[in-house]
Amino acid sequence: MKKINILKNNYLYFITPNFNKNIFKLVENVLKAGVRIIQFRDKTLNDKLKYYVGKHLRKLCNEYDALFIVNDRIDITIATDADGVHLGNDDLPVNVARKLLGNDYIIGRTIRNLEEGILAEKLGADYVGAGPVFKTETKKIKHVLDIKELKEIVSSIRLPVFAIGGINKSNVHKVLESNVHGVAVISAIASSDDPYREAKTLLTLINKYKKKHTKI
Ligand code: 3NM
Repeated sequence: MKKINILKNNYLYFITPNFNKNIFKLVENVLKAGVRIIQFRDKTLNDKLKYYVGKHLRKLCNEYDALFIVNDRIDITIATDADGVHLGNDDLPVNVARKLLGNDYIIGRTIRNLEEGILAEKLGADYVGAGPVFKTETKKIKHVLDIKELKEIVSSIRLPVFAIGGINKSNVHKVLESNVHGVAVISAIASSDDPYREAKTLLTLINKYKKKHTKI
């Protein structure tokens, strides 16, 4: 399947926690549960280790036909044969990343408001991550995007919007009501006692909602 279609046909996006020895097992369980978008996000490893861990995660994703996206780093994206990169506010601008990577890579961009969403689309992003939609210990940011703002973003840009930040099985329905394309999570799955079951539960909830609310 074309890379971008995997993104368009999947609504749950899993982001790895910082590296720990269980990460491969964790990602494998998430893939086994049916998640098809994986982002390698790590703020602790040196480049060499990022490369080797990334390579291994890439291989795992290939076994499940899942997208493998690297956070922040264009060089690690290329080196690990990733499908794309996810850029934040402190990373290279989307148009510069596009120039370096070409059209075969997926480029995602974090946005905090509508203006950033419009700019990401204009500069050539393939999707955006909008958040945080709830307070989260994983990334401390003061301003929380409320559902009204999220709705406005979704209706104003054509890109798939993934909501992020503090999302779990108890609050995911509130986020889906804003018509976002999907949701991205770390701790709901990574900190669960049973990541496989948690990913399955989230997938079931999201897919049910989508089935009920998507016009054919
Ligand atoms: N980015 P959890 S919130 C990585 O708002 C990240 O841009 C965010 O982790 C943003 O699912 C976030 O554990 C953390 O809350 C998401």
